[in-house]
Amino acid sequence: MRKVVLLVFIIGGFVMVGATQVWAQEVYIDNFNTGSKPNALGGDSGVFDFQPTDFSQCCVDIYDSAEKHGDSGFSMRLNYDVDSADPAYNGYWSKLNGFDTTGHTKLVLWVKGDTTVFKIELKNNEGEKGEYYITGVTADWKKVEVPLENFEGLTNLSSLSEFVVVFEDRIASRKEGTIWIDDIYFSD
Ligand SMILES: [Ca+2]
Ligand SMILES: [Ca+2]
Repeated sequence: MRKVVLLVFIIGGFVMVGATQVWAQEVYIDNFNTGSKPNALGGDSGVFDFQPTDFSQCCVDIYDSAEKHGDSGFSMRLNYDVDSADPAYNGYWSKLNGFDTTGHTKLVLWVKGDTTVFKIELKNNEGEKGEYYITGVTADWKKVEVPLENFEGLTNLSSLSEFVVVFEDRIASRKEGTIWIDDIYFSD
């Protein structure tokens, strides 16, 4: 009787190990919970402007503890302004340090905010760029799952260089506003 119990326990142990290997596929780009750089991959991050000399357009990145996904930590608050007399786009970038997506099929992130549509990009170290438009953003946190194959233009996913958020004057439903992003990760 005692041997039987031991056997079951060992089998259970193997099942747990197997399950851990299958599901341990979430690799974070950032959850922002340290409230500072670098991101979870050790990469730098920051903002960019299409026309830095045009002061009517800009994007500002702020670690925000008041609005975050989850009970603690921070999100990334992006205050954007693409309301300009000139063509305008700007946004936020986070370095991926050559991350290899093998074993992952999706990019996941949580978002809420003012504009209903904005663009995200993944870039690789071969100079390729894949783009995807996130739509249906609301004032409530929403989980967005993007199959990696939907990043059109990105054929090699074995050495990624950068994750980018882009606000564009031609597509933003509000030309000046705020987006919060949190829990950005690759999943299986
Ligand atoms: Ca967070
Ligand atoms: Ca403006």
